[in-house]
Amino acid sequence: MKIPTEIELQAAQLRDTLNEHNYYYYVLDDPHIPDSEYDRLLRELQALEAQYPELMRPDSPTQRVGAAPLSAFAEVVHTVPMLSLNNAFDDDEVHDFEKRVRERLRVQEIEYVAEPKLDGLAASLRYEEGLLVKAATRGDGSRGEEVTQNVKTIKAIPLRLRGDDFPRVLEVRGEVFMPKAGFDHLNKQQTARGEKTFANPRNAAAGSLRQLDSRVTGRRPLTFLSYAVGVVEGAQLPNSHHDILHRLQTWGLPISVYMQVVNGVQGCLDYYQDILAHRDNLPFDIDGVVYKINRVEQQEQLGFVSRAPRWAIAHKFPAQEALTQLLDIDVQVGRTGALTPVARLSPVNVGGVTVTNATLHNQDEIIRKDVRVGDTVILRRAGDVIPEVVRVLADKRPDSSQPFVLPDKCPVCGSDVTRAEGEAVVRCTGGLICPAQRKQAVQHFASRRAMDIDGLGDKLVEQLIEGDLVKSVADIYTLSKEQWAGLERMGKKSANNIIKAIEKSKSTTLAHFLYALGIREVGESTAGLLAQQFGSLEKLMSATEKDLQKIPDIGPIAAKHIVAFFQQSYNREVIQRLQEVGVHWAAPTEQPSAATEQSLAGQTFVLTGTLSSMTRDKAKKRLQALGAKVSGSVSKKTSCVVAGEKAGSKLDKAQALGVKVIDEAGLMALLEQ
Ligand code: 9MJ
Repeated sequence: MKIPTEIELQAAQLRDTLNEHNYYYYVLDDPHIPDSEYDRLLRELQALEAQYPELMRPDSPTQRVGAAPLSAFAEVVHTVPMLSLNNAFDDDEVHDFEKRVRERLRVQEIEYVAEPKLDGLAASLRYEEGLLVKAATRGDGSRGEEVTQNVKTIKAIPLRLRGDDFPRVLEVRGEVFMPKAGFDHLNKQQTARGEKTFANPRNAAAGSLRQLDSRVTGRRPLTFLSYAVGVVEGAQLPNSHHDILHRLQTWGLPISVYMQVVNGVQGCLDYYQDILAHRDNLPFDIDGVVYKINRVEQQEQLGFVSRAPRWAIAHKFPAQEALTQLLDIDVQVGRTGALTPVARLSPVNVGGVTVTNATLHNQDEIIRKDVRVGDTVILRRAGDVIPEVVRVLADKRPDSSQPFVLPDKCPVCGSDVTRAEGEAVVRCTGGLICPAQRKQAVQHFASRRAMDIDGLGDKLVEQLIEGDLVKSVADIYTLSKEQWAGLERMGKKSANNIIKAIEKSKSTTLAHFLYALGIREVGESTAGLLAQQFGSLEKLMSATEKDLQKIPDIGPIAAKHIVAFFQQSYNREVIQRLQEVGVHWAAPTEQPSAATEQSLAGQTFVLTGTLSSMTRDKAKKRLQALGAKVSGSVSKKTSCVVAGEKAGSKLDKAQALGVKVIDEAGLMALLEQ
């Protein structure tokens, strides 16, 4: 159908007007018309587009309602990596940061830009010829998920840049987040609809952005602020961070009104106190402030180490703490039988989140802190970690209180508990007789990174264990369609789907299978190594502790657990049954060539601090396996320092000598190469 010219003009005018009002509202925070008028104009455009679908443009404000659901997110490779920030937890650490950069830059006074640290999700927006063409989450910094449709529903994000002097390609980085008011409103709505509420604005933002159905995202009150750029092609940006952000603003991108240029470390610390004092009155949650060196030239001189710029630091606000009553101590039994004491608390709001449980770690910790039922305790919730009881207010303790002791029988199955030499953890000896362990073993077996049985979630596994339908993981494969369909909230269709997923899971890899067995000390990476080194299950099953310890990743404890696992006749039977029902895998491919194996030959590494995914000893063996030398002290000759949590003087020395420093993620990337 030929569209009359005046209609085309009218649509173009409406688009421009609406985009312009969006800019006044979201970028300048200065609305020019009431919301009702905006809605009227939008409806007018919608009516035109409905009548003449050819009028539709990718940057039309009507495109913000979302599109048909996806089945999965595509992967996006960040050609300019998305950086994360190093943290400073107190003023001293900010002074250390300032000292390091001053020494490297050989200047006395440094100009910084200070910004609030938003607590949402980092995103990268790619504009080509001014049009928003792709949006992605940060992911691991190198690869993220494509969320273009979702991002298009966020009204603060322009679908087309303003003006005509923008670069041909511009990647804008910033934070997608949910303001407090929108969060409160959303949770009220969720409650009214009988749906799950969100724990905090960060979770709500993450859950809303990572939606396969962008129409859901479109109904969530998300917003965006820009704080960096990635790829820039076809134009020169200003030479300071402050000016770059203001340039982004002229192109219609929102930036923080709280951003400020400050001088030296004192300027930074004054800004910190100022924002901290106003924290509760800000319209959004923040967990600290960020200082960035303003001059781009100085930023480039400093560079970055393992994805974190040397020219910026996040100064975190203190962990949030609250006082509450410890009502009871429950004991949970984990997959490996570990008994974990959990504090049940009188509900308390800590930094916006209602907390009712906290971990007490283990018996030693309980003794150390002398935590008792009835105590008034200080609770801490820092970032995403599980809340913990920091200490007890001894003077508030009731007279009748008794020290807490973990039971000597498993609270779930009644088996004896033991504590191995040198371990803090007490374990149930019931093994798979214990329903708690059995349930978690099955959950682990079915999980995505193990056998990946789609649809066999925790609730379903609970029913299987409680109904005694599944005693070992092999039983999953022999349940009938009627048995599946007989479970709560399962129809014929879901039963069919589960059976299909189970069938599909039979074709796996040796690495996945080994991981799925849940052998102690055998995580994903160890399972992969075992599969690679032994090549077949039979060879692995007949390996001795000595054979196993020849593998770089495997120490005496893991070796012992692996041998013990395969010695148990019960485990051998389960493995045999799994193979009989058809679980199979292809032989792993050959080892990489000797050349890649020795990729770190000639380099000297120093390990410092605590690593979370492996011991230092394991890391050392794996680096040595790639040809590296691992030394105990840092010198000018050191090639690289691996700094784990709480790294101390070795890290300082490395920084003083200008030795390359990587964190745990950097180490993992190196080992996986
Ligand atoms: C947040 N989260 O507010 C950065 N950030 O800069 C600010 N994050 C950042 N800057 C470089 N304000 C990497 C991350």
